[in-house]
Amino acid sequence: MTEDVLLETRGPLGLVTLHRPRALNALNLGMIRVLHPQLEAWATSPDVRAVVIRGAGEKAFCAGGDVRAVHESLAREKAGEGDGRLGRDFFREEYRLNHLIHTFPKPFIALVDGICMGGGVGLSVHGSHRVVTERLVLAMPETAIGIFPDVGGGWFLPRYPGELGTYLGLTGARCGAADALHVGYATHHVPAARLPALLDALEAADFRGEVRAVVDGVLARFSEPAGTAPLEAMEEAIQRCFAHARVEDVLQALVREGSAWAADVRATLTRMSPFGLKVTLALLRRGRALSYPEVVTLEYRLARACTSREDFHQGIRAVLVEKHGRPHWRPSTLEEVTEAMVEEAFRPLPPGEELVVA
Ligand code: QUE
Repeated sequence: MTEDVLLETRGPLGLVTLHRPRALNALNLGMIRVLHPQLEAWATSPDVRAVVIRGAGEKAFCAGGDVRAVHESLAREKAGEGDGRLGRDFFREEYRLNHLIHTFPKPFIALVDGICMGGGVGLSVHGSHRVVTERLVLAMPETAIGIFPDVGGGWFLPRYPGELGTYLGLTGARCGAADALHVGYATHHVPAARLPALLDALEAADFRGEVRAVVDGVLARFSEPAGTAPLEAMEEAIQRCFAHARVEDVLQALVREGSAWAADVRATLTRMSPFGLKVTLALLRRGRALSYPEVVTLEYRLARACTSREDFHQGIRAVLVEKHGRPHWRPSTLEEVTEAMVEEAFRPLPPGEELVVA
């Protein structure tokens, strides 16, 4: 068992507290292995009416998946020192956990206070309710580490209004509470100081009625307006610049746009992994027309392909290990990332190795 995730029941609630505050509650394989069976048990337990998930500490809900451990496992394997097992098991088990949340038969309420990125989005976006606070920092920053918005990004990002999901997935731009409500990630905004009272109210709620309506009623009582979303002011420019099929065309459109905002966005994109950017755009375009299980099957193939490439290891070292922020991407330009290379990353795995969720 792991101390990294706390599990308890409080009256009619199953309560999960992600508890690695020094790692911003980043999700590791041990936590996934504790969470999965407990959520399965709560899904069928007549005593549990709803599940609440939150992060310990004041900084983060969950900063992501433990990609550093994936990197270390695969690097050891490359050096002939291990079997790379964790590197492969992590994504498979994370996707299976996300799928359990996606299909959860009861209200699944994430209290998202602080940083929520990557793996943290996977633990929240697939549930029925996401309560965010004024401290929310929401992002899908994977192109900075040579991969793509995983945990279902290929499914939920294309379903955000217009090209907002394309913008968020390619740039890794951060959203606060108002933006999160605007795109549809958040369902409610509650001041952080009110979360303890909200949890008490859920625990004390009379669950004899329809469970979902009871939860909606409690959350509505605590919900407050979050103000105007900064994304709204950018929405038309984002639409003009990001509705393209090729990343090169997105960058050209940003040049034509000519604003300071467009120059900033272009500078951000030029720091990201060219391979990561192209794989991401290809995934988001396909994901629009696919079901959730179809998308995550593709994502698992991409996860295997991307983590076996040098960009992932460059990205982790630049962002999380040495933190110098200057990865050497290979290929180093968009032009060198061919359609065949992108296509290769989507290739089916041998039958026994595919992700099976449905
Ligand atoms: C892109 C990412 C991640 C990231 C930074 C990126 C990511 C992730 C973490 C992270 C942060 C703090 C931790 C930790 C991991 O950072 O997925 O263990 O303590 O998990 O630019 O995709």
